Amino acid sequence: MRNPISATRREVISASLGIAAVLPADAENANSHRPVLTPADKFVDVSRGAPIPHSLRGEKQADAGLTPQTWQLEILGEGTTKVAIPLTRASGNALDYRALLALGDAGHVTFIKVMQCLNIEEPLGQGLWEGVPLRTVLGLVGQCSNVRRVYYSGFHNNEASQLFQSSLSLTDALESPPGCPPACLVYRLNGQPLPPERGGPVRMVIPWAHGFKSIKWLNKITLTNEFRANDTYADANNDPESHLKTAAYLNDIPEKVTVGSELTLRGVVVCGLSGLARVECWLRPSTTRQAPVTPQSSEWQHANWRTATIQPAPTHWNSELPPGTDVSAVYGFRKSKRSPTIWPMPYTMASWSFHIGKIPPGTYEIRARAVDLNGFAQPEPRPDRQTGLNPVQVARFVVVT
Ligand SMILES: Nc1nc2c(c(=O)[nH]1)N[C@H]1C(S)=C(S)[C@@H](COP(=O)(O)O)O[C@H]1N2
Ligand SMILES: [Mo]
Repeated sequence: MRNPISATRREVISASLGIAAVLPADAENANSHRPVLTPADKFVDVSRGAPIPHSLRGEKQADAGLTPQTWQLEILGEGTTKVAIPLTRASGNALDYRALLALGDAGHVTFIKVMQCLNIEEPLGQGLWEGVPLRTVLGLVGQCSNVRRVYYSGFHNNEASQLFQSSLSLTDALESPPGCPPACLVYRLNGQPLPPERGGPVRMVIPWAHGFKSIKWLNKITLTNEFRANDTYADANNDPESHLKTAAYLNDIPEKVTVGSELTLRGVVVCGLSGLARVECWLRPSTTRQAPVTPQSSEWQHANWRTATIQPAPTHWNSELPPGTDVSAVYGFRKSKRSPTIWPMPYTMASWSFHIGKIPPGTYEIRARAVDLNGFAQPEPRPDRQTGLNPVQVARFVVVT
């Protein structure tokens, strides 16, 4: 069938993204507006740990360093790596929340980014994240030598088996290309302090990467001369350097539709490493006797893929973003026009719709795929699952009299 996610999970995801049912669209305005941001408590939660760190309360939460008053971050070197001023709990100079916010006052970054797991097709949610660039925080330890990689990890109940860790090359930790926000230590989401469920008080957010690089409840950074990734997700046989993929996702649709209904298909699309040119849909009458089509088959390659409509960038960003947001300071926004230069912006998701109209009774398959700015149609150019799930989703439905 269309993907390994159960209907229940898909419903939860659609609901959490604020997406309405898809078909039919009679009562729905085809241009009906979908919010850009997912409320912080409506992200799909894939947190690990027992007890889950965000379930800790009171003294336990404080002892775990998961309150603004008790949060501390250690930054040190290992092996042959020399760090001028290690920040450690033992020396009493670990970075605390107040000092991090002071760094933020001097220079923070605000950006919109979709959170997406490498192993779950649908995005988990999209936030307005605010934090201090990792490069600024690394500057606190002074002169370093013999460093090639940055390892980092979060609170894990002091249980080795619960440790969730990730890493960046020193290059990726210090420098980012134009159009992409830098790696950040994030302390605000959607205009509010980062809640425990999303990794608060402080998490790493790596704008270009799948969720596994965005370590929640961050409390340790280690500079190393090791050149290999130590990511928990690398151990689980995933590509630890994977960037988000350009890919379209279908909302749930009813299995049965009455003939004469105006049908509109909806979904979201993620703009990944290679940018987004368009979303395309292919409607195909289907029978149970047909052989399944694959991207390699001639029918697929010669199919009538038709272009869907991507919901345009909002015109009223003030009502889209949390009250008090300085719209012109959001990453990727043109200062003069207070709107994004590229839409959807890199590493964000947008909504799309595809008008099918009225179709005769019968059984149908509908597929949606993204085409990137290099002309590759999903699942290309990276069809392998170890770099992130992006199969072309298919939904089946019946039009009945
Ligand atoms: N400390 C910690 N951070 C973590 C994880 C974790 O299990 N522990 N899971 C990661 C994975 S695999 C994903 S997909 C994202 C999910 O982020 P979210 O819960 O904010 O949606 O968090 C990442 N950060
Ligand atoms: Mo994940």
